[in-house]
Amino acid sequence: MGPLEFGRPLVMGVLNVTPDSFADGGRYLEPDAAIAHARRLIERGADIIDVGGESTRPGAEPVPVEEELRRVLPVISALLGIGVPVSIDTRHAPVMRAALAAGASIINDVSALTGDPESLAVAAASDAPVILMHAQGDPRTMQDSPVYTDVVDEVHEYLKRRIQACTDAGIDAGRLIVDPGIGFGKTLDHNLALLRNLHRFHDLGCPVLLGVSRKSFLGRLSGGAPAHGRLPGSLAAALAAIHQGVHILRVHDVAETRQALDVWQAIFQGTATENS
Ligand code: HH2
Repeated sequence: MGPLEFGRPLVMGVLNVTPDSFADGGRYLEPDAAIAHARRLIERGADIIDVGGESTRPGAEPVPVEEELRRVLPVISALLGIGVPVSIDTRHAPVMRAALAAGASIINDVSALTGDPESLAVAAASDAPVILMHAQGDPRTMQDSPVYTDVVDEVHEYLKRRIQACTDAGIDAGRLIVDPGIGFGKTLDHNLALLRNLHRFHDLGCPVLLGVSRKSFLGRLSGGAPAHGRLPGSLAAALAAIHQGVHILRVHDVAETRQALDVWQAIFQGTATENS
C-alpha cells in the first residue's frame, strides 16, 4: 500500500467482529454480516475499514489468539480488493502477521506495539502504516483509578518514546500515526484535557488519529445517554478534534461524520462541493 493521503480528514469506519464490543458487539460476528457492514461503511464514505476481533472496552477479558484469528481472517480475506485500505486492530503479533498476509495494510495497536514482544519485529518486517495508541494499564483494570500528574505531557512523552522505539526497531517514522487513546485508562477530566490539547501532538511529526465515537465519557456528559444515543456528542468531539488538525477519525457512524466534516471543511477550508 502507498502512503495514506491527508489532503482532507480521513474517516476510519469501525468493524468489530466480536460478541461484546461496547457499541456494536454481536452485530457483525458472522463473516457475512461483517462483510456487508464493511461495504455499507465504504458506501457511506469510509476511507479505511478497521477490523477488530477483541474488545478492549473497560473490563474486557482478553481473547485467545486462535479465536481472534478465527474472527478476523475470513473477513479480511473477503475484503481484499474492496477499494479502501483495511487496518487490523490488534495487540497480538500473530494476528498482525496473519492479517497482513490476508490483505490488511495498516496495523492499529491500542498497546502501541508493547502488548506482544514480537509486534515491533512484525511491524518492521512489513511496510504497513502503524497506529500507536496510548493506554494506561490493561482493559480489564484500566478504568479502576487512572492517575497522571499531567495527562497531556505524559501521553505526549509516551508517544514520543514509542516513536523512538519503533524507529530503533527499523520502522520508518513516515509510517507512524499517533493516537492519545481516549477512554483508555483516563477519567472524564483526563479525556477532556487531551481533547483540548490535541494540537500539541503535532510536534511529534506524525499524523494524529482519534477515537471518540460513542465512548462512555460522552454518556457522562449527556445525562447517561447509552452508546447508540451518543452520536451528537461524538460529532461535537470529532469537530473539536478536526479543528485542531487531527488527520483521521475512527468512528461507528461514518455517513454522519462525513457530513459533519464536509460542512466543517466548506466553512474553514472553502472546499464546498454541492450535492443537490
Ligand atoms: N478505541 C477502541 C478500539 N480501538 N483504536 C484506536 N487507534 N483508537 C481508539 O480510540 C480505539 C481503538 C474502542 O472502541 P470499539 O472498537 O468501538 O470498542 P471495543 O473495544 O469494545 O471493541
